[in-house]
Amino acid sequence: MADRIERVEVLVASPTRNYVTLRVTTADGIVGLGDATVNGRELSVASYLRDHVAPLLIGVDPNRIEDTWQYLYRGVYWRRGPVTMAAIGAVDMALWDILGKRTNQPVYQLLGGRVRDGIPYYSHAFGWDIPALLDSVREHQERGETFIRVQSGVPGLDKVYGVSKDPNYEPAGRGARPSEEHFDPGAYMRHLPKVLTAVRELVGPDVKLLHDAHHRLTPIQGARLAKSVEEFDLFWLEDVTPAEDQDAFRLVRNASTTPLAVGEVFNTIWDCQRLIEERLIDYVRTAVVHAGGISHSRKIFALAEVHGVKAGPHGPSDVSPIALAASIHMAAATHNWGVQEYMGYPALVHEAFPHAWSASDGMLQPGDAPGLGVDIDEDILSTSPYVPAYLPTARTLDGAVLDW
Ligand code: EZ4
Ligand code: CO
Repeated sequence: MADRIERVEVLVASPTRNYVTLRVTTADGIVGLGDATVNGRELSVASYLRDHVAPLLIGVDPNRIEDTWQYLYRGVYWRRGPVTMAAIGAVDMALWDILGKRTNQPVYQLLGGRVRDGIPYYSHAFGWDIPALLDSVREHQERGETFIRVQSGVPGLDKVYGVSKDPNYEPAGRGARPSEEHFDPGAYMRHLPKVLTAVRELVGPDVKLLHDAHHRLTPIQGARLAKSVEEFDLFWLEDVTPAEDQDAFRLVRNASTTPLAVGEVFNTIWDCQRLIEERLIDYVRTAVVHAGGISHSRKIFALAEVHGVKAGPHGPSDVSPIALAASIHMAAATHNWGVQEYMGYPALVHEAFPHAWSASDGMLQPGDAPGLGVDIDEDILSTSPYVPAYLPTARTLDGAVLDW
């Protein structure tokens, strides 16, 4: 007889930062976990799941993964958006986790099995000035990493995305309101080539360098930046301009051969359909959690495969170790995977979510535990209550709001 979903719980906790975790338990006693964290909007997803999704899942056959996805997406009339899609994503992850545990197979095996021996990751080197950045790059190289994201301070600016004066960088700040920072696109655009000159000189030609412009530029500024950094042979230039207007990327594309990555804020295939079909980007950055889980992300990456675009998913600290596991399992089984972002987590996060996946020598491994291979430490989660925290807001020097 088919199994049935018996209990659906939403756990909101803040072991160093906020995470929303979905726990689905079946009548057979199988437990599946999903991540539903949307940075700065955690309580909205928790309510969406608790108030509107959990009651619909009780009694459902957990083996019907695709049908449940369609029911929660198409069956609900209101669709898309980060809150809805992260909620669906968490359910989807939990159901794949349950299927893996039921059949005693890791999720990557259910997705078709391994296509690579390990999944290369990149993590974040940063420095307030160029010497500090070079030290940070050296540390990443010493850990065996060959893909490195580089971010640096900009002369004249107090705060810059991707950089902190502390050894650890976490973009969301605790407090009831977002902090504010000012940004000067001109100063940034003039400074970046100097930064990349120094980094390329240090690492030589083989290291893959990445950089995130974080949506700050207009399309023509983005085009100019992509052109001006061409000689540094970036692996990718990320979020060079906001992509609600997908056609804007044509301007950037036509101006340079710098590979382009975008999409961490996308939540469905329709957010990147034109970018992919018209080959305006090289890497699509949808995170499994924010793009409707494994079932929908697979479709995005399949469309990308047909058009010569690769996956390069978002993997910051706000993507929990559960969603990262889902991404690693997909990466193991998806041919057109470029690289996985892996920002890493504070020790307490690893303890709160004990996991079979591992990271060493620049490579991620899914591990062989059944399902997604991630657990939760309930003592840690129940003693770390939610704390309001938000990503910062940016303004230009004249005080107008700018995309952060
Ligand atoms: O700003 O994770 O590539 N990584 C990033 C991140 C994002 C945050 C948003 O929640 O751009 O730092
Ligand atoms: Co980014």
